[in-house]
Amino acid sequence: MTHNNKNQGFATKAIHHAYDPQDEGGALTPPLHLTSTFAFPTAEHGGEIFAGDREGHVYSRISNPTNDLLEKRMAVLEGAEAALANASGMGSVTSALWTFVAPGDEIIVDTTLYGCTFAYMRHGLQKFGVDITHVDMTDPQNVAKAISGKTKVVYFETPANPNMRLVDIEAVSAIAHEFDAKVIVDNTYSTPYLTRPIEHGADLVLHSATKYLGGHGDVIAGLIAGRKEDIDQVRLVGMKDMTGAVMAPFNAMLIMRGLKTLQLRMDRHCASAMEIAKRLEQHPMISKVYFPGLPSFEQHELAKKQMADFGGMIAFELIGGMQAGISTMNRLDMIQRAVSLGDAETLIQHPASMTHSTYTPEERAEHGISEGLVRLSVGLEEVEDIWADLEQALPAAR
Ligand code: HCS
Repeated sequence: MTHNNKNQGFATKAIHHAYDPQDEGGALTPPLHLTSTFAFPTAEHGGEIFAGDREGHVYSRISNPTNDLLEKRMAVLEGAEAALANASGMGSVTSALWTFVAPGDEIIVDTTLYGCTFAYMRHGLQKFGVDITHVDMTDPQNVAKAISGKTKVVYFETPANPNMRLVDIEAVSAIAHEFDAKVIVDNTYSTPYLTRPIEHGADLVLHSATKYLGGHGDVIAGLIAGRKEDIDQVRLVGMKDMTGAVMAPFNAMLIMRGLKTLQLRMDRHCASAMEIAKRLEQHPMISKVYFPGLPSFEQHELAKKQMADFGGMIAFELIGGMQAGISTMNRLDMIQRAVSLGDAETLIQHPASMTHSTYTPEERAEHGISEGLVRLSVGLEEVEDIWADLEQALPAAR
């Protein structure tokens, strides 16, 4: 069966999994179920679904057949039992964490987090009595030193937004599981094509699907994958009752369209980013390039161990610091100054004043996010055109 063969490769599953056109009158593209609610054949039937004694859709804040197909595809791509579609990446972060923590519990998180995740933890969860402990997870032993029975979740991004630090998923998961803590990994930068955290021991994986999964800069969306039992909990507690952060079915269609070309796009993003990173590293006015594929990257060996390729994101610093970075960004012509990432267009942004402005300058210093760091999301244009724009914008050698 084309649409349900576990031995198929990544791209084939992303295109065919869980859908047979013959079930829908031959429609090649799965139908879009634009409905808020679902009619029950009898009152008893509806009651049984509510009681959990029968499978079925009730209301699109809980489930919808279009989202259901996306969730099945995402689960198979991440090597998970189940998945859940959310309104945004932050909808996934909040739905998952509200489900698994209560006042008095602790979450151990890596030092570097995307700015809004940091704000949610420090100004949101902490306000409700959840302790947030940051540890530098580039050394898994730091997790071992900090963890206790009070720790319910260990949370990290790898590569981390924006400074590209990696976390050894296998080592951290082994430590967390000794204390029955759930390991939640934000896999947005890598995508399941490059890293499948569940295969390395993580419990839940989440994504801003706005980025590479959607891939075209036209949708805000989030996804979570994990064990069915955990995903059921997040669906029925975190999403249904606490955040309401459900993905619109039309957006699920857009993400499924993106998934069909994820492998092709990632191959191109990775190849171009590798080339751009090498050239940036050679440029006389660049002081540091952070890209997991460079032998000079501190965690290059770990990148080789847990990533199939090195992704499309690069961070770098200029010799002239923040002002040189800002001036370079302002001289760019084709490359767009915009937050977000994983789009066809190459995007550049300044984390300290944009995505990570939720940190105070002191917090950024403490959390390893330098004021001069520039973040580049290498797009799908011709690599020579990307380089030509960067080269003309970078300061001339002194
Ligand atoms: N999560 C996105 C949006 C930032 S405001 C990013 O670019 O990192």
